[in-house]
Amino acid sequence: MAWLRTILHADMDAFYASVEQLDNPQLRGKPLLIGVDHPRSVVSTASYEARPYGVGSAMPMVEAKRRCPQAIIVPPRMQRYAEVSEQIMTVFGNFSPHIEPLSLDEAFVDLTGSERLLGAPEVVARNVKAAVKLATGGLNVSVGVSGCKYVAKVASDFRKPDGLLIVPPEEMVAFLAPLPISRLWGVGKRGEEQLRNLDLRTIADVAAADPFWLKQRLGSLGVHVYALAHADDPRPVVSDREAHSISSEETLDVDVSGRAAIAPYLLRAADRVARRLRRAGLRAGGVRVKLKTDKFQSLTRQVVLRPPATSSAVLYDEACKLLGHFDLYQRFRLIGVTAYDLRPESAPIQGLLFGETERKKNDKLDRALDSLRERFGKGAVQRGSDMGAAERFGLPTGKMPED
Ligand code: TTP
Ligand code: MG
Repeated sequence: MAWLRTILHADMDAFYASVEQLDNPQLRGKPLLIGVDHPRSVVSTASYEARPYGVGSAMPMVEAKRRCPQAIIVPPRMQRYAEVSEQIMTVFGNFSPHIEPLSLDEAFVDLTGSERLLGAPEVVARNVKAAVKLATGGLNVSVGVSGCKYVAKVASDFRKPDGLLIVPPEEMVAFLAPLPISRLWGVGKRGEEQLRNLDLRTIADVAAADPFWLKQRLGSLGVHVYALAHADDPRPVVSDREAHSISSEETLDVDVSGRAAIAPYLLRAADRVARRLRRAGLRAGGVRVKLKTDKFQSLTRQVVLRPPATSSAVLYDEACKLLGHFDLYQRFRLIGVTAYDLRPESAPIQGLLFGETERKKNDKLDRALDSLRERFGKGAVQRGSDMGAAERFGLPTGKMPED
């Protein structure tokens, strides 16, 4: 059986707990419970060191502490997890434009038809894992690849942590067969109980059942589980371009501080992001600046763009204004710009009277530069301000390594 569709599912290992261990080396190798130490709170997640004690997500904190008293309780830092989430979604987006995030730490990626470009599923899966590790500074993601969403999701969970499993289309049904019915997607506790009452315990039991009987006894649930048990899941990967973002980040050879030293890098990043926006036919409803200090602390500031923009100059100007919200006396090792809240260029723009001429002028200039670059190579043209900055600060100029 050929790979009619190639779907990858990626899910971070013990996500919140792993981020805490990444940011605080003293927590590495130790049992952690992420959550608030309160009589009525529940555990968000537990590190893999704590899981042998039978603790995990959604368990009351009181119960988790009883089972694993030596665990360190760490309060969640949602903003930091959102930031890491953005890093990993950007990585997935580099493999395919068709990505569907399911939560902060997991996404489907549709790789259909990309084998010649990216390699066999096993190669892509390894590359995704390595790219996530690199982008996050060391986090593990578990990956499953198969011929449909459902089996890819089961596969990514199968060898956790640091898992990788490829289930070719012809092996999907056999792979599912021995698994318990709790692995059927979308079957809650009550559904499981209904299946057990019919003496169906494994997915093979469901696959072998008479579909008419299943439908008669369970209604739509019966139709659903019969299809899943046969790895029949045609749901497409639905990418949400609006939730997606485009970033350009640069890790510097030498740390910098102060507005004058940071601005040229910001300009280069803003220009790259804006060009990618224009190439994709998108406008950004917001822009974000990210600075990472020499102590590896990531700081971000963002602003909404009204109207949404696609021009390098607008992105750069707004990014420069955002610099005023950082303490620029620190030393920075990474500078980045992200365009987020993306929408198609053709979408109607509201509130466009003020500054319209300026915007049109910028758009025209951008497009002229884009087409020159396309015709004569990436180093052929630079904005005057970019040149000056490069000269003044000795930035490498002609190269555009990210494009
Ligand atoms: P999961 O991917 O379900 O769990 P996990 O990443 O912690 O562990 P693994 O995938 O290796 O089994 O959820 C991702 C994050 O979402 C998790 O780190 C914390 C949060 N979460 C909750 O806050 N409450 C919950 O009930 C669940 C399931 C997750
Ligand atoms: Mg996870």
